[in-house]
Amino acid sequence: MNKHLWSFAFSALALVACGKKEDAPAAVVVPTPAASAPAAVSSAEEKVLNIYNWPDYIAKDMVANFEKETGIKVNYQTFENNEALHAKLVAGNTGYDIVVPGAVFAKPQIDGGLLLKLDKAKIGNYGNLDSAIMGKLGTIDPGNGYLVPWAWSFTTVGINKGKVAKALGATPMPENAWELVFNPVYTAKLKSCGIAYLDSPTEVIPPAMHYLGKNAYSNDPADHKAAGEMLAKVRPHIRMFSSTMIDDLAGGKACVALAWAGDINIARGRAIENKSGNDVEALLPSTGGLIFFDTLAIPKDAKHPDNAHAFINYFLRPEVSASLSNELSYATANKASLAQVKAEIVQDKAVFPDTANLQKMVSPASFSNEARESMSNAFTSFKKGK
Ligand code: SPD
Repeated sequence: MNKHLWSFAFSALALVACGKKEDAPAAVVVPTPAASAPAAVSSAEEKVLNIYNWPDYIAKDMVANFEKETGIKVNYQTFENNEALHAKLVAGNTGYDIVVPGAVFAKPQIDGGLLLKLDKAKIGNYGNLDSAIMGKLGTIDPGNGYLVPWAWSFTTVGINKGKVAKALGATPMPENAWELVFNPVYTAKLKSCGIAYLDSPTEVIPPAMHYLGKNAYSNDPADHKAAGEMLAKVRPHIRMFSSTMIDDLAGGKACVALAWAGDINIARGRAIENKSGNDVEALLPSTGGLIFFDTLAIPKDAKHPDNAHAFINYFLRPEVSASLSNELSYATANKASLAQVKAEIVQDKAVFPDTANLQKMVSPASFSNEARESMSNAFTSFKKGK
């Protein structure tokens, strides 16, 4: 199990975020922190940058400010899950200059030669990253050659508090929030107000394995089968497999969700903004959530690699990274930016979990190709209800 592998690094980050002093362990040698190196690079490339990111995952003015400053025109498109991005990268000729794979998928992409090695000389702000986190990311990307963290969060359970309380009636909330989505005793009651799952094998089977007490990153088909059998029991109670989780939670289509804490946080804000009366909250399961990292990477055949480096450098400015946490309630790995993240975000355990919660959480690892296929089969049968 790799459960506690990253907890020290995150604890260090969380403490810094809370304004307490603790030296982060020196895990890898990174360039000396630069306060804020300029984004502009002189390059013969045409002034175009094609970015492929997840939905609802960029601060409002981030692209416009970069365009204004550099004259580089950004084309921005989105994908819904790691499987979709991975398939494009494997097919090649994506046309993208920056992609944002989850760390879990990045390892096979690095090993398969699908990504370009970063030229850190072009990323003057690289040293703003938390060295402890980068050291741990080195277990997936040895020497931190290919990936720059965009944001991190954890897979967990989100609820609409009022609707869940009503649907559960006299049944008290379980101690472990995972019961709300995996235990038929609870799902049978919550069916009436709507249970939503993420729509991807590698987002659902790992937490199901974790709930069963197995390694969430098991490559063993027997574990995927066991997860599938457990999930079959709650299948009749699941209302939807959602790619629009933020709106489904904020708008009240779902009262319980297996979802990403960051998106649940966004849903909470959106529900308040829309005065919907939906009281959304990301829970911290007693057995821990599943930490994930989404990372900036450059496809091997990118046509505008200099522009991609310029964007990564721009993103690593403290104020730019901080804007992602401030506007989207996802955690940043840019240590130099923490002072500019709003206090209420820094102190929100659903954004930057405290040490006690971090220690329970599962750290990311990667799956073999065979395991991804086996999980995909288990997930498809689960969805079909067969
Ligand atoms: N709205 C932003 C969604 C980003 C989610 N990435 C999740 C990867 C988890 N494996």
